[in-house]
Amino acid sequence: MPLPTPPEALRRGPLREGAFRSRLHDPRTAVVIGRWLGAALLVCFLTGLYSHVLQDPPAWLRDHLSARPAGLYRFTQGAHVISGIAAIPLLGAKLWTVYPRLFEWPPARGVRHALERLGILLLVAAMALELFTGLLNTLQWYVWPFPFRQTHFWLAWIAVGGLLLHLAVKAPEIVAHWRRPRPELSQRRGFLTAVTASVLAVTAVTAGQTVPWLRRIDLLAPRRPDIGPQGLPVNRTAAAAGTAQPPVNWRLKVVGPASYELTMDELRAMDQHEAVLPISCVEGWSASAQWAGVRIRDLVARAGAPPTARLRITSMEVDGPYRETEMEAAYAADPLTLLALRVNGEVLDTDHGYPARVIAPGRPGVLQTKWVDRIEVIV
Ligand SMILES: Nc1nc2c(c(=O)[nH]1)N[C@H]1C(S)=C(S)[C@@H](COP(=O)(O)O)O[C@H]1N2
Ligand SMILES: [Mo]
Repeated sequence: MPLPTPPEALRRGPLREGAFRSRLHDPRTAVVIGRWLGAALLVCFLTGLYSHVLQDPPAWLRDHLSARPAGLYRFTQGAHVISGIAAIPLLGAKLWTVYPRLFEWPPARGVRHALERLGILLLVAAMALELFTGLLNTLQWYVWPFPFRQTHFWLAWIAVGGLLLHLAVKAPEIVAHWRRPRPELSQRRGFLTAVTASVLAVTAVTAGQTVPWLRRIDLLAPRRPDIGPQGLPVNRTAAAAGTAQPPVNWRLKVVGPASYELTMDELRAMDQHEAVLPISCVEGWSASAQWAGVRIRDLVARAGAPPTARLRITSMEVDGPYRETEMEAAYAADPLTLLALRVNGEVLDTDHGYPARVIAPGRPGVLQTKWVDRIEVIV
């Protein structure tokens, strides 16, 4: 049954008959691009959830977190940002394939059709905003007044909910066009090759911020992970945090059943340990370094607390979202978790947290607190 045409006066521009000539505005192209986009979004969503849980573990999960593998978060967050960036050209291609549907006439054929279209509007809006805010976040560009992480988290659920609904509604069409038609359209082959090339290009020039062997072509990523004091980038400088001149009489306070304080000399006199661990920033860059300092579990044991203790770590920073962080028992008890005093063979630069910072395996960079002066056992 042919669709009704719009009234004479409206039959112009995208509403005129035959306005869209390309044969690629078809369900088969939408299905192929949709599969790739779906795969990127699945990776992005799962790794995002993982990152969210590590940063803000619900009480029931706290005791089940694991500090190992030590490089897991580096991998998952790298995959999060890579899949998110790859999803941008894929979403563009998908929207191009289906956008003639925007000009369908009549705009709504009934309540069901209207709801379906509203659902797509919500899905596209949530998805576009989600990818856009995520991309700006990797650029450390917080231009909005709302808190990034919570908004990004809830928008993800809206987008995924909308996506599942969309897949359910379109299931018959998806099934019908899942297999490659024979013969395949040569235009479609060309289009898909172009899309693949764009995805590979945007990925290749940004993934170097976390994948070492792609570093040399890391042209568009905001970070080169090997540039910065002591070979490591800095997100928040000591000047910005107000900790550029640590007090001369700095002391580490360890608060627990048997609280005590240590001077820098006393800390240096304790058993020193080394760990090669990455800083894996939520923004997608990561860099490995060799850290040296005192095991957090030794400090905690000395305060008379059991190895199952959770900790609150406080920075000298006056304010800022990461001034105070909590550390679950799995990290506190890990032999690789250090209160680091040195990095790559030198005393910590003030930008890397001098006098002392936390470095723990398997955690987001935001929790690797710098300029620490207090460790408290949470009872
Ligand atoms: N006190 C404090 N610690 C902090 C931060 C901060 O803003 N304040 N930023 C965190 C973030 S977001 C990251 S990625 C790492 C970066 O460590 P680096 O600057 O030594 O590379 O430090 C973390 N520690
Ligand atoms: Mo970070």
